[in-house]
Amino acid sequence: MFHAPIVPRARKRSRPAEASAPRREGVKFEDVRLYLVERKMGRSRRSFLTELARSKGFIVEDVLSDVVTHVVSEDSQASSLWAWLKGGPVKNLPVMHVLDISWFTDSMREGKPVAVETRHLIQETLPASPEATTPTPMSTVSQYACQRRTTTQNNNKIFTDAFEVLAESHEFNDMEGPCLAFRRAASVLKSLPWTVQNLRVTEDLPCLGEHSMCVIEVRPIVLCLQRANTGGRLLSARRTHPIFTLPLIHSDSPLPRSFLHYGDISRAVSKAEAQALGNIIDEAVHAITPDAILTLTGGFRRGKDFGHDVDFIVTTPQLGKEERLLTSVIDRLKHQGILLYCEYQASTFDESKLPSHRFEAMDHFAKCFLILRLEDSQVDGGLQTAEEDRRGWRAVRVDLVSPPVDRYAFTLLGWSGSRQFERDLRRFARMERRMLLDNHALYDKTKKEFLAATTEKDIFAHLGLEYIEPWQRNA
Ligand code: DCT
Ligand code: MG
Repeated sequence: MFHAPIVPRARKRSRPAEASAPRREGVKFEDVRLYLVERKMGRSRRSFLTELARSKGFIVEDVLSDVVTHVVSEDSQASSLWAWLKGGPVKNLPVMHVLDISWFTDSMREGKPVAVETRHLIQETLPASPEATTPTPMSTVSQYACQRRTTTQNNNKIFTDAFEVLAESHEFNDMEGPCLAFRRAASVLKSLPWTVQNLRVTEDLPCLGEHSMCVIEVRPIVLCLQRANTGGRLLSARRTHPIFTLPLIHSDSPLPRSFLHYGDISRAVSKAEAQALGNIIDEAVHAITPDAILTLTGGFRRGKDFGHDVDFIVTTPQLGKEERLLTSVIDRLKHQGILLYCEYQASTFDESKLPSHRFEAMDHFAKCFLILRLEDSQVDGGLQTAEEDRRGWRAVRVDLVSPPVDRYAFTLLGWSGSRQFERDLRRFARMERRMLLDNHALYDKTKKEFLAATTEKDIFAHLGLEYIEPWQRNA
């Protein structure tokens, strides 16, 4: 049974203005004025929802007027709703939020008006024109990767591969500007839900400047060069680089064992192999600290099928215990005979040195770069090996990073990548919000204070960004 509705039962039975005025006692959100559209919702449901919202401190207007800030409708037919709204008396429509009921239910659940996200909007559908051949209006593509949703499905691989080869060659030649420009161009194209068919459409996209336009035209040449240099595989500078440099840090030690595994390590790691390593690390971590927190991060958290390594975050609910955990895990893996190579870096994390102004600066948490031995029998469906390779095992690169638990959300966001997504998150924070973000913290330069976060969602909310799921961060 519903309570007696406090809205007029029908508008034509008009009452004195005071009688239908919304309750003002208990108002918590003065700036938000809702109007619930009765069409499709029905009168009794509208009354019930009105009462519910008012009981939670929302102002609900009975009549649609220019004081309304949020229009909520259950009408799934955007065109008929918009026609109805436009036929009404309000002039402020362009600045009102016209929202789906999901915004209302989210707000009721949270007990406060939640931030409006694209998914809540009932967009006005424009009549189709012959030129409108692309489903995403290009004016809506943000220049920041952290405002785009980029899944692993890349509809423009043929172009993005060419851009990435060029970005890496410029990176090797220390030409930072063009390198970044090519990376940004690749990243924008990766986010498009359609394939670029016509060069003209890229003129309206952000980050596709003159450089990049040339590349689209010379693409066939780029791809030929790339195949000639790598025997058909895309050469990745980043993938091969750390393997050579890390061991050379110890110049007086014998030739590093990692060279022995070079063939294995330059081969991609599959999802099933990552899963198997997850089981091994999980067993080791929890044998040492039963309440430890272990999270798969990096490319596999973003839903990639292959990666160059497997990245994990380990921490402990008890602050400070995390550092010892990492060394104990290393000892355990060594004891199990599966540790082929290990480089451990103790924590140099110092809160007093925050925030870091360096963009790509490595974080200061305890971490280790490992090469582990993975047996064929441990992998669901077996290892991905060549016919002639009958060893029954392979070497795999694994990274473990171990932040204190109060830095966990920042580390998770930072290590989930992609690198381009992270770069743009930091650039967005700096340029649009006057904030500094890194793997340790978020600092508000205006308020001169650090903003705490226990989840990734908290960080997006501090930045005033719509939450982007990990599998949408493949920028
Ligand atoms: N990262 C970071 N600081 C570092 C190293 C990495 O913040 N010093 C971030 C960037 C992405 C993420 O951690 C994981 O790094 P990679 O393994 O290099 O990238 P990936 O996205 O997992 O790619 P791949 O699938 O090739 O491993
Ligand atoms: Mg990785």
